[in-house]
Amino acid sequence: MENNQRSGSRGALIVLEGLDRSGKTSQSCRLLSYLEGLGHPVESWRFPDRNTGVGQMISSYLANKSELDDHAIHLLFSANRWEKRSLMENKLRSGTTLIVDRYSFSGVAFSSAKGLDIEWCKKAAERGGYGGERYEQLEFQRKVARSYQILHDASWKTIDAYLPIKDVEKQLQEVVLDCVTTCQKGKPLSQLWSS
Ligand code: T5A
Repeated sequence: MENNQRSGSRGALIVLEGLDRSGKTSQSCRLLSYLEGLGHPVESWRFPDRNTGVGQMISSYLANKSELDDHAIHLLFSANRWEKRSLMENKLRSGTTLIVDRYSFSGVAFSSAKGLDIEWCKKAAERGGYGGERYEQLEFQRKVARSYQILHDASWKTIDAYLPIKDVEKQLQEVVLDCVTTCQKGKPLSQLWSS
């Protein structure tokens, strides 16, 4: 057993969520450099992970090159996260902080914005410039925003993506550093929506 596993210290799971084109990828890169600069073991991930077989099916759907039932595409997004689940847990337990560009909250927010039942989306997910991709439509993004509001809980920190990119970066650094420190002190891993 590694030293940090014995002490309860672990990496933090930092998830960046938001509407399409809200600046998540830009901030993921900046946050990665910031934490690396402070000497923290850290990796940057993103979902969907378009490199896997499942990810390629998702990518084709998002690019409007294939059609899928709304429930089926929801389950594919979920499967895409399950593909990486044990690797994710191992990384966190061994002390690596993960910056993840979209996670299960996107799964629920986007599918429920299409009209799927939000509770079904949560269960199916975890237990088992506009005009580009399929979802990048203003009216649909408004519905996603409403779904995100429903999902909001105490673990969330909200940053205004309308701010200049440097200001977003600074606020994110403060929030994330606090989170990384809490995890290093031994905050246990827990399941999403477990209660
Ligand atoms: N989806 C995803 C589901 O339906 N279910 C799921 O389970 C999951 C995981 C693909 C789609 O899949 C859906 C959600 C999506 O519709 P994606 O590939 O992550 O997900 O799609 P996007 O969010 O659109 O990713 P992008 O990389 O296109 O956008 P980002 O990362 O939000 O934005 P970014 O950083 O690339 O920035 C966009 C532009 O804005 C500028 C940048 O320079 C860039 O040009 N910018 C700013 N400009 C002004 N002020 C700022 N503060 C700025 N920050 C960035």
